[in-house]
Amino acid sequence: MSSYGMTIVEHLLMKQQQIPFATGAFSRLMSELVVAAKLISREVNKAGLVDIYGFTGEINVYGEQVQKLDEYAHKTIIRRLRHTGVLCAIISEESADIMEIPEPFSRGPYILVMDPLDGSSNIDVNISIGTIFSVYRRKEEGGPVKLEEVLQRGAKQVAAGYFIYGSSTMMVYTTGQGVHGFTLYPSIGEFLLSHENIKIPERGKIYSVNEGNYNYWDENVRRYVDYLKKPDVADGRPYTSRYVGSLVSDFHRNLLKGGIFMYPADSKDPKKPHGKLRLLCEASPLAFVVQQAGGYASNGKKPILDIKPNSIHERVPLYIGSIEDVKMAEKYLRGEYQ
Ligand code: AHM
Ligand code: MG
Repeated sequence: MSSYGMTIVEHLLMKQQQIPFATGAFSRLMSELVVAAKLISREVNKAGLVDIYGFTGEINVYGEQVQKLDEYAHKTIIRRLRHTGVLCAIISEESADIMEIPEPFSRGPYILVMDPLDGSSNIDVNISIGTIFSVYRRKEEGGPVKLEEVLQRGAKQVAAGYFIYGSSTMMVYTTGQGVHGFTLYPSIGEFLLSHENIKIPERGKIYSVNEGNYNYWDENVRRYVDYLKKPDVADGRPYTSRYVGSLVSDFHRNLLKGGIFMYPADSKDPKKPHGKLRLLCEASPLAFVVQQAGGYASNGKKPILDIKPNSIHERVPLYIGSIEDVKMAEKYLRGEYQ
């Protein structure tokens, strides 16, 4: 029987029933995250109408200016989730350190990792942005959350996904049982199942990269991108270039259509020797989603999901999308084609 049109909460409950001894804690976490995303979606849609975007004048942990909507998204998710009793800590791209769930809230076994508003430099030009999230289970039974508990390999994720605030608002998530997409029906305020069991094509015809950085890449990365532009590589045509500059949007398009997104190490740029994207908050969650959709994510040498972070805000080169495309990128990066 088709589940199309099912609400996200109903879907979570259905999945929960398939897991013996499930306590419902995880479903509670996800349903609160959905409420937070609805609030963020509402504010994002108001941008331009009220004085909500623009800079706050503050600088975040990466030395970037913080925008008001980043801050709103960060605070809204924390406020909605801290009382659920299922989290012990939150890691956010907008915060330097582990944020433990404080007294008087009760604590649970999960750690939420998030990029509250990815691509936020695109807000004031009306381009889609997103919230990326990921959930880990802590290793210890109680006590303060240790850094070691947060720095887990992506393969240990319990769930991951994103919300995309685009021409419609969508949630795409996985708990390791496939990837499912829900679209927000604004007039009833519900996310309804619209994309069941998403599978990414094994090979695509799209590549997404900030090619302005070409001169910062090493020879092998350049060779790979040159290969994608050869006249006959994609059914008698070159690959098509599509780059929004908003990770969630670029990823989402390639998930549905096939292709590769990359943010290589800008090895010749002293400011971004490891690329730009963050392993915990950005690369690992999307790597879990793409793997569950039949795709693959790599740092150019090995699976993103196998990399153990050394720090919360570590950056990593990212190659993600259709399995054959990403494997081909790895071959080029190994220097197999000269
Ligand atoms: P952000 O987390 O500060 O918004 O930065 C991440 C964004 C991604 O959404 C996007 O893929 C990338 O930065 C674009 O970077 P660039 O402008 O260097 O191409
Ligand atoms: Mg980001």
